[in-house]
Amino acid sequence: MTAVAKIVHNTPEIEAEPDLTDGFHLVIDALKLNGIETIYGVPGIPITDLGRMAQAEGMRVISFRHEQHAGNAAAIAGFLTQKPGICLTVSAPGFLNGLTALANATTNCFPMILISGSSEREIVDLQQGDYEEMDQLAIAKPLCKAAFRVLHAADIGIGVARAIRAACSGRPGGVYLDLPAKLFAQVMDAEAGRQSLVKVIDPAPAQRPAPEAIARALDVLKSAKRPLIVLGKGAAYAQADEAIRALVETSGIPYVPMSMAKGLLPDTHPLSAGAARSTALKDSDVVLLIGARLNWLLSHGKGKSWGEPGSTKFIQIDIEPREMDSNVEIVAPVVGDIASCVQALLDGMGKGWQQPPSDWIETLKTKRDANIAKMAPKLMSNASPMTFHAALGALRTIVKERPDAILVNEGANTLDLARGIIDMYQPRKRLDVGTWGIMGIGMGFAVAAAVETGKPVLCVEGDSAFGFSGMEVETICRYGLPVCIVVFNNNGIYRGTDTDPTGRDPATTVFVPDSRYDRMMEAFGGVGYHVTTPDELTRAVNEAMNSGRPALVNAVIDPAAGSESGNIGSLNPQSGIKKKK
Ligand code: ADP
Ligand code: TPW
Ligand code: MG
Repeated sequence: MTAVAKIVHNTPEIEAEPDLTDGFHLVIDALKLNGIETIYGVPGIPITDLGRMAQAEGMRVISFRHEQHAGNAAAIAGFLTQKPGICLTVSAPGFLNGLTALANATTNCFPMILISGSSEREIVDLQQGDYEEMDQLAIAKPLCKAAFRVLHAADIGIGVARAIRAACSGRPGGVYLDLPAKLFAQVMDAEAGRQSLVKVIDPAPAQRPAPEAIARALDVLKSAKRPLIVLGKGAAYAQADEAIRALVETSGIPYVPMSMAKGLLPDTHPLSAGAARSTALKDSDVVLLIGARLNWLLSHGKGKSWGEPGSTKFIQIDIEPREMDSNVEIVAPVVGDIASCVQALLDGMGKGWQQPPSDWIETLKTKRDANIAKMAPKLMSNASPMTFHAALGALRTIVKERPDAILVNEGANTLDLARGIIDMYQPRKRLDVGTWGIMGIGMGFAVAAAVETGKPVLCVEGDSAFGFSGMEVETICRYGLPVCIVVFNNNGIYRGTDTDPTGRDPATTVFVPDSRYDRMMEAFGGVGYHVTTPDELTRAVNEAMNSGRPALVNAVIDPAAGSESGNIGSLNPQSGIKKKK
């Protein structure tokens, strides 16, 4: 039937036949109608032609070497643009490879849609052993915000619309869309097909806070002697940059940015208490959380990080009502979207707003300046091999000179120290391992950051972290993306100095010593650098970023410099068995 029918979209016309369309084209048209122009994925049965046709129809289709990285790209595209990023995979194994990224997106509140081809329902449900058979919808469901399957071409428009709305509205997250192979070949009248598509109107509607909630929050804030604002990545996602800045500056309340909220206001802002974080959390009496959860990253809002039990009152702005009281009591819940809530607080402050007591501001400023001064000499060290601090001191200057570059960061010491040392100056420029502390986001995030923003990307990667997605340097070279990867090569996970007590094998945490990651980049036509001093590092990164070409800098770091698990060694369980003396 399709062979003789006239399919619209650049296929040969045979006049007398009615205009027809099919599942492939309806999926593409539904995405395009909703302003989605890019797909990240890996081809194969049954979605190879979907990728080809999407490209032919003008979409950008970025093919990866592994679905997890395509999924991470889609997730961070969602974070950067507020539109769901699309990851396209084959059935069973490809789907499972993408699923980690989907779950990670959901955990981090990034909107994305994993679209996977699947095998025939009849065979899957009778478990008769189809090619790549798996009940994907059932498996995806507990790991994402919503999961849908489309069985009829006429429902593709609604299926895509539901997926977009589920991903973007309320708390953003990952959505799974299951498209069985048979669907793609289904043919229907082209006009009826067009009519069946849905352009999602207002996918993330404003959710205005109740006036009582704003009044309550302002009362609590006014009562504070040592108030603090904590900005989380929800605040970065919300793109309410001006309002947030105005809230901080009008209120005069110092703030601490969570990792991916760095740069929302420049880290050098006088009200930034980032470099006095411990003091700020411990000694504050009222904390206003804006798009940040009281999870492990904030010590669950209790314990020694927060001073005496009950000494801190929390006000929380979040779009998800159930986030309130998840760890400790929230005395003033403000449920709504950040743009509306922040604006309402600002309006409520009015002219008579009293700035916080100056001794609190001074305390934090003194602490911040002392911490910065203590750090300064470490950043200047010229020792070879380099310390983390010296290498990061060099990169800190580079980011200062290139504030619009996007920084991708993963590892343990490489992550924790870079977060503290590298100041950010613009919103949504720092992308990292997020809520799970997941390794492997590096190259996927880098690809999407370059594709979505057109800005240069600097990836600061532990050698272990890099290994999780390292093969995607080929993808970076294939698309000629302006990505400069710096691998902090300390020969291993945390350190490169462990040994196997039996002397038989390499220790569990070490890699081939003195590996040349730069040559991986050269293998695909990118530029490799091997550097051992901060000066060489600076020269290499500047040259790479000026060229706009893919580059990898293998930065030799002292294998003994790192600490176990970076800053979170205390989360390692301790053996209950006492060691014999
Ligand atoms: P961080 O790790 O930076 O502390 P989290 O990921 O823990 O940040 O928190 C982000 C929070 O932001 C989530 O609870 C999410 O519901 C919320 N959020 C995301 N977008 C919005 C928005 N537009 N308005 C209000 N809250 C939002
Ligand atoms: C998916 C556990 C946390 S950090 C890390 C691992 C393996 C690598 C640290 O070594 P790296 O950094 O990158 O060389 P550095 O500078 O300290 O030497 N699997 C996943 N996620 C996590 N978090 C891990 C394992 C881990
Ligand atoms: Mg390492």
